[in-house]
Amino acid sequence: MKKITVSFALIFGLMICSMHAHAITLYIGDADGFGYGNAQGYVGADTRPAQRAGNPHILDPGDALPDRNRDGRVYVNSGDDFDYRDGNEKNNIGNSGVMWTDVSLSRSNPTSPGRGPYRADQAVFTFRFNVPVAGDPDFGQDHFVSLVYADYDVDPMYAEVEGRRVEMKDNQFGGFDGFIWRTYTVVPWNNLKDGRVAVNIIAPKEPFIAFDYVLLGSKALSITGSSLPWLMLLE
Ligand SMILES: [Ca+2]
Ligand SMILES: [Ca+2]
Ligand SMILES: [Ca+2]
Ligand SMILES: [Ca+2]
Repeated sequence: MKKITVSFALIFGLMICSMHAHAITLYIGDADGFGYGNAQGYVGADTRPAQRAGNPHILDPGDALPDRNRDGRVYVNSGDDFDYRDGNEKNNIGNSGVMWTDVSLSRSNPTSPGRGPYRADQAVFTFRFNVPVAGDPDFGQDHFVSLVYADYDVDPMYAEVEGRRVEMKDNQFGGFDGFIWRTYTVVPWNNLKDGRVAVNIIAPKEPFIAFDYVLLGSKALSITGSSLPWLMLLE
């Protein structure tokens, strides 16, 4: 009986610790390759396998968004639309903007959120969280927002994080149509104190874009994969 009492005390102690060890790591959407997973059997607009870099289990930075109908381009009205959102994502559960992930944002996609010809231009992601307090590991620390996207090729497009402009690399940088990459920026501690971080997408002329997820954490999303050394140098 004494043993059990000790165990309860231990568990209670751990619970207190985890409650105090508050750190911000939040995803809007999920890291699942835009819903394609590893995209086995799919090719990019350059006819090479869509899966070519980074984590081999998902489409991630350095990979290609699939040219589904193999017409040599990834574009609006080019047979490349997809919608891999689950019910929660479609219904924007949590009101975070998750409905803008894992779906092609284009007018040729009947299930794309948004209105008009440039759907991505209306995308907004909002993180809401409990602000770390003194003693928490993240207290007083600057954080980072990272955004994984695909097929930016019609200027201008950028993200506004807490009102500040964040540039994004386009398909030309990657060297192929449907290029998947990520952008990131620091979010100063002062901007975290209200428990809210907003990310607005500005893309007034972009007819076809996709987002995998947005991450708020204490580190920026790093680029991995031995096939990308030249891109990593250019960054
Ligand atoms: Ca990959
Ligand atoms: Ca196509
Ligand atoms: Ca595009
Ligand atoms: Ca996703």
